[in-house]
Amino acid sequence: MPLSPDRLPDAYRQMLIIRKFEETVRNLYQQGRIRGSFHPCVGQEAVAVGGCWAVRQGDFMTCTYRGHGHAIAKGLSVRAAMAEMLGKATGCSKGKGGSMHFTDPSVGLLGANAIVAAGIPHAAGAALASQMQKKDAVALTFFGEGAVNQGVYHETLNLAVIWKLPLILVCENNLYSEMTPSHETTSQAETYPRAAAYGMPAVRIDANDVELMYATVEEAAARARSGGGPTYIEAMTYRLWGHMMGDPEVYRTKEEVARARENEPVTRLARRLKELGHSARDLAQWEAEAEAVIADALQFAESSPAPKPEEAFTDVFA
Ligand SMILES: Cc1ncc(C[n+]2csc(CCOP(=O)(O)OP(=O)(O)O)c2C)c(N)n1
Repeated sequence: MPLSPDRLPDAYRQMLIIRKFEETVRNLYQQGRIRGSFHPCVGQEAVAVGGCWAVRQGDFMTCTYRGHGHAIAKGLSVRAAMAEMLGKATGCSKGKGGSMHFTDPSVGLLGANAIVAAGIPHAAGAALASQMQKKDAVALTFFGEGAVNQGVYHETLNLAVIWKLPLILVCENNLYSEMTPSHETTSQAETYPRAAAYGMPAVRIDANDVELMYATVEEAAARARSGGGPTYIEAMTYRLWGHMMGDPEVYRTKEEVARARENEPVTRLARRLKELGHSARDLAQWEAEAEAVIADALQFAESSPAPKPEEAFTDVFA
């Protein structure tokens, strides 16, 4: 079942919430009010929304340090996400995790992860647990194409096929691994044939198309739920901002980024909504609603308390 046209306004609002979340975080970062790293997903929002909306809240998901969009699309409260960015006790990880460690098991978000490829076996573990408990939950894992040369990636793909795990592997290919063009470090720049070689269905799609992303993940989820095993989706996208705050972006040209902007997912969905008959006023209204969600989250985060010093060692395992 495709993403029905009457849900597209919601998808548009959701993508704008993610984008405005990151725009706000960037401002806070520039004001010195957020510490640590921040890896933006601006330009990649359709992967998160199409992917997470195609599974259920009870399904599991893992993602990377570039995971604000995935987490929010999976159902993480925007208030808890913003509070986490500001290191507040009301944050999803009680203010102790920050940008790279958004977690909320209540919506199936098992965790963002700063270690390249580390979320892949975690998702496989959740898929194995679901299978052993005879539940119908599936696990979705997002990772960058920089993960495909990690040993644990290959070990997991192999076992996922052998064990027919209900796992959906989404390789979010934005062409660069940090600041290195991926074709300089990976012998086959297209990653899906390597996954197919393990014996699972593997496709490469234009993932700036939120409807296509949704339909592809939904089909994979249905296969996984009915015992058909894992699927690999190479989701082609583009990161419009730098790898992280302070990235001088010397590895790509301004022209390349400008060209990518013509194909970026928010503008594309706006065009599609207009084709479906929605007015510029409708679009402005949805944008205003997204802005209100972010304003509320910021107000909540700013007025929240910092973690108490005596709690510094609670929930910490090492
Ligand atoms: C195991 C490991 N090695 C190295 C790093 C440093 N590192 C951070 S991001 C990154 C590149 C990852 O690229 P990709 O998977 O394509 O994701 P993207 O940043 O493009 O979203 C690297 C090597 C790390 N975090 N973990």
